[in-house]
Amino acid sequence: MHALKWAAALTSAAVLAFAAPAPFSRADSTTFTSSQWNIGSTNPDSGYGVHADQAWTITAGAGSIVGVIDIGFLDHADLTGKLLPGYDFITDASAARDGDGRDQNPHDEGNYYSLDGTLVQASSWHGLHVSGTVAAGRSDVSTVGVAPGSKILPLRVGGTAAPADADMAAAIRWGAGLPVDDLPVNPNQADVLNLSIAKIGACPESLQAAIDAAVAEGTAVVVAAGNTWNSETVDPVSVNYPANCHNVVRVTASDYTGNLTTFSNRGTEAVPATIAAPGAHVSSTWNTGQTLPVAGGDTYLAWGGTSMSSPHVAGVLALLRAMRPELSVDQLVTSITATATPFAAPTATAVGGAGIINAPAALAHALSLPTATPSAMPSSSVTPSPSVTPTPSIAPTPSTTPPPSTTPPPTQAPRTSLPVPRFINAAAPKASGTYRVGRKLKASKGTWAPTPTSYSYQWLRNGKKIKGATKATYKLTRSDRYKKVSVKITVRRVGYTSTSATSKSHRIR
Ligand SMILES: [Ca+2]
Ligand SMILES: [Ca+2]
Repeated sequence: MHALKWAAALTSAAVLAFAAPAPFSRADSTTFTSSQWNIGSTNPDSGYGVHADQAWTITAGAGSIVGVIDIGFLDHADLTGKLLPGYDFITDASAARDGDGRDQNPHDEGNYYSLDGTLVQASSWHGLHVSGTVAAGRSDVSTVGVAPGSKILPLRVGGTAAPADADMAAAIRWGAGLPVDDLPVNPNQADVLNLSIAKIGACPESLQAAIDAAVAEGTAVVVAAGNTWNSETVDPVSVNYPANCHNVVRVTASDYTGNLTTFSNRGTEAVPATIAAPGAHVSSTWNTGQTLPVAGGDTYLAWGGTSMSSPHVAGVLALLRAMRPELSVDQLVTSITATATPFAAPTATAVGGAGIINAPAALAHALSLPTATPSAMPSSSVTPSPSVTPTPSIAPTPSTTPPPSTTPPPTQAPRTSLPVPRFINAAAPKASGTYRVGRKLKASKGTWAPTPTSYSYQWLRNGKKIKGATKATYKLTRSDRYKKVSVKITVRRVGYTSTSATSKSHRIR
């Protein structure tokens, strides 16, 4: 048996390779209409994706860096310009297959396995697949990642063997911008580190120390829960590391039905899961090479595993950091757990985490968090939030699940006064047409995140309500002459504060 302990469901090697956006079948023989149910919100088959497209009206993650700690990396057209200079931390030259120890080239040399000249296991291109889920994106194909505006910091560990603990610890420290032995300092500190890795055993002290140091630097550490749960083996998250380390975001795998997958390890009271994310039929970037990578062999693969779930969460954290760079890791985690989509089966909540990650809801929550006190953050990294005012005290939201009790960092603020998620109005409504008595004006809704479920209209004359003018269009009357007319739009969605925005006003002739 090959010694790999990567968190992807490597046993599901018969997963489907396909060219996006071809439909493919799921286990119960119904058909996806989109190859990316996991990313978007418009797929009619499932409301359990991360709904990243609704967050992109605000940000696609530009400015954020996600360090992917994995077996190695390849170029792919969907990742052009998104890979920062990374590092290869593999000490063991035979596992690295590049002829030496640590070096500056984190290229994937293939982790295929042959026995007596027969190919037993093809190369997995696991790091390429995970990176695609974070940041892939092109305008001419449908396969995109959660945060296509973010950059990937490729950090290679493992190769053909299970990653050495010392190499993982070095990658975590270096990725977080911390000094490592004689290596040059990484000038591109990651906002988030993703480890789609699961090794059986207790969390090594050296690894815990590296994680704690990274988090103290403001770098979130997101890890896969592991895939060893099945009908015979009931493995909780606690059996493998880094998922059983403290100070990490533990990600379970959910599917298109809003339930935990059969293979995803579950949380326990002692080591609770943090949150779930799509981990079945996840289409992402891949290479056609069976052993060595094939130049120009860009393709896509639908794959499953908590390895696939974890980068969804890393991508959402990158979106949040892009808008609120000064937020602490704890605040970022609170924003994703407080706004997670509830599981279809409520029983999953106890073991699967707060629910399934929801990008626009988490972003709205993060944007509504009050700005930290000036002494608590470096002034150079502060970006003012867009036109979002602090949320007043509002009724509790029914869809909010309390965050699980992950081990808080020492500086954690009380979580008692969390604001309710609030809409973001990215583009104001407009009243367009000819501003003349007798003509009709038409209201445009503007751009909101997340997408409201209802809109209502109120036309205003000199800022005051015009009686009965509550439709999307309004015919100007003589009373409007020489007055200023505008339209106010109010949006609603369960779990959100209803919010209004008013168009620019226009003087009527
Ligand atoms: Ca090397
Ligand atoms: Ca190398």
